Amino acid sequence: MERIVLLGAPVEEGSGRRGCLMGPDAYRTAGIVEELEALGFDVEDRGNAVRAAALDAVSDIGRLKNLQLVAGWTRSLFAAARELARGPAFPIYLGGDHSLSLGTVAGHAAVADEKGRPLFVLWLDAHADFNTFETTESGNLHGTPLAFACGLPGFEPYLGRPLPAVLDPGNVCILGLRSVDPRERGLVRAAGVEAHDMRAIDEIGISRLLAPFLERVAAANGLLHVSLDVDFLDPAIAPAVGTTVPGGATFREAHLVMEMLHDSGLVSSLDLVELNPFLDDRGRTARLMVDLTASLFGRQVLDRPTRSF
Ligand code: HAR
Ligand code: MN
Ligand code: MN
Repeated sequence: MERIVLLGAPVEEGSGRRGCLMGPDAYRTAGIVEELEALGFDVEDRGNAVRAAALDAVSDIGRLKNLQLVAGWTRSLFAAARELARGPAFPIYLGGDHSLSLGTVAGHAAVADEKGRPLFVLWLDAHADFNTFETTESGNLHGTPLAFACGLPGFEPYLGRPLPAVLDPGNVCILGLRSVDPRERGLVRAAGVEAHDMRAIDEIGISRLLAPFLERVAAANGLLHVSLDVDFLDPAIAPAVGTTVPGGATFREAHLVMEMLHDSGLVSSLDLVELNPFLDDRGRTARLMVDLTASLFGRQVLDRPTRSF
């Protein structure tokens, strides 16, 4: 039986408001363990076993918010992810705001590098999260994880040492964009990240955007980390997020992405981030995120042959 490990990381200091610390428990209340077990997985819930490492004073930089705490979380999450990435179970990181991915992506990139395999990242988000300490307008560090993972300069305080392995920006695909800061847009373009906004999804269709990326991962024998931000989804179906942006992915677009990911057999780790249960409507966002996770792990209406993308 295949194993899944759930690791809760109640970090909320990377976002501009409180509430994401309740995220991991909301996924449990919404039945994440039971749903995955029903699909035949052996699920080990490690609880909210990760905490921010205590650090000597990290000097304040400009208007960054909670840098010391976010750096502490990053170091703990990096260590936890590096251990889990070595296997054998499939890790799901239950956030927590998106600053969680500062640690998880760095940890998975380091282990992919040890294994001599390329890491690919699918970033499902209304935002690019490609700001640096220089370009962030809000000072909220959940707006920086993808830039950090791709090796943009100036992020030394996060790990207190150089990033062990840099994620190749050419191995990243962002889907769902509809809010990118002006300077951040330039960074995304300069890095050469594959980025698709909602207009592209409207005009081309989400499956035709995702399939070629999955083909690239397969051709490179890559490992695929998926980072699912609640605000990828349209706020009408997923209100429990601090940074709602209208015009997001529909219920079926989101499920189709998860179903294609399942069929690809390529995904090796998953972040569920930005759920703020304080803002939810009778648990519907938490339940939708759990249902999307179930689709990623093979729930379907009718049986299908695998690898249908
Ligand atoms: N780009 C904006 C900033 O840097 C908004 C970032 C919001 N990020 C998240 N996760 N909510 O995607 O502040
Ligand atoms: Mn995000
Ligand atoms: Mn977002």
